[in-house]
Amino acid sequence: MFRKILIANRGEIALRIQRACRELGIPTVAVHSTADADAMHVRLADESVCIGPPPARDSYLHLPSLLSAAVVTGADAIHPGYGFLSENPRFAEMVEAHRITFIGPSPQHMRMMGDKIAAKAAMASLGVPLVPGSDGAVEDMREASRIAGAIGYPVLIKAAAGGGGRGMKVAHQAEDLEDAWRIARAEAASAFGDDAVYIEKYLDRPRHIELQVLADNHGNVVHFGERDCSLQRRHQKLVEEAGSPALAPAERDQLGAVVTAGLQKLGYRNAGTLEFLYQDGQFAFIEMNTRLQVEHPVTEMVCNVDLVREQIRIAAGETLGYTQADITFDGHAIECRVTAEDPETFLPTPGQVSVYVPPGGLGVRVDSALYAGYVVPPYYDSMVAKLIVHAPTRERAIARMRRALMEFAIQGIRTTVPLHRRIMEAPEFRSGDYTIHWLERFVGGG
Ligand code: MV4
Repeated sequence: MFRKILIANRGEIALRIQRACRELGIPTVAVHSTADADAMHVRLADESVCIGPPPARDSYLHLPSLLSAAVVTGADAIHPGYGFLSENPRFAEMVEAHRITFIGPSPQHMRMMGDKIAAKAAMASLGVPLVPGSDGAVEDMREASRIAGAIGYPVLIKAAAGGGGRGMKVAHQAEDLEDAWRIARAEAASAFGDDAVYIEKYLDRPRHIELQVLADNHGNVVHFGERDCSLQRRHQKLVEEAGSPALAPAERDQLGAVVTAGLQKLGYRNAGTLEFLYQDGQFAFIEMNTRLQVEHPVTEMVCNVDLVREQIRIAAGETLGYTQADITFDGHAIECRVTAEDPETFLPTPGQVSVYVPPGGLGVRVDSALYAGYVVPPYYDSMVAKLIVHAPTRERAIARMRRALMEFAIQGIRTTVPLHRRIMEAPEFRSGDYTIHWLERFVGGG
């Protein structure tokens, strides 16, 4: 097992990783920018290193500072968390070049999944279902027109280097294609420095369902079922559920079997999430994330697993020690992401937290680095807490979430707690019958 783990992140996820390390008996090194000197992840770490000024590019994204911090503290592994450098294959390579273990997949797999065209080609060869579309990159307008005609409008032009919703353009009919083509290519070139694009049939009312997997370094691959992440606004998820209210257990088992067999063939290791669009009873793979995700706790609650502990054990070379048959799904879990934003305008509301009283009781979990007196800095992501509930049924999970949201007191800054209370009351949410578009209409101004 590792001697010491450096956590290359901040906020609640840095705390989440520290908690797993502490239970494994592994000392931790926190890194922080000058804006985060008083942050909870620094206070609770065994050691801490200041890695630079507030802007992330000069601190949490600054490879040399992070590598130096690991070397001077004698850390033999780095956990990247989510965001920042978590999906950067060059970082993973540099970490390994210093004979430090990167807690995550191989740089080769990170690179493959970072290229959405390569990721789709790999999944297609493994028998994972895809959205109908171009076989690879589309080189010119004539080819685009031929493919769009063949698959049928509406179509979506996507950047190969994109993901998370950036660099996409819809063409509803043939007359729209040329404009969409030009805009998508130009946006891809300026946003990612890579103008490669591909084409897919546009699905107009899908759900966003993702599958959590873990693979050890010895060829064992398991899945922990799905999360439904359809409740989003402008590609920011607000609420996630495990399992999906739209999915039957047999559909989960079937997809899981195809995916785990495929990832075993691919030699994938550590944690990963496959994203699918789900419409009319069909799954279509769109992207794979090679990191721990924000919403991993809902999976932890229904599967009774510590995914971060598993990531660390796997990276240290241990075997999973269980098979798919050992993984069970118990009840239902819901996560509400609480952000420091105005619940109506979504403008960020950094500032000092005067009162902080998190909810508690049976089946309630709060992952947060907040405390009374803490000043939320303006430099980073606005998420300040994840409220997760677990209950025997979806109905009881919603009831539990409503009462936990009533208890949650954060004062001094505005947060999205009141919005979450409204979502929990909405008939469309309560019925479970929603698509990726519902929340944007519900909150308005989407
Ligand atoms: C799509 C789609 C409809 N049809 N692909 C947006 C983010 C990126 N991960 C993929 N995205 C989409 N791809 C086809 N062929 C609709 C979306 C999409 C979306 C997907 C998941 C969650 C939220 C979304 C919001 C808008 C569009």
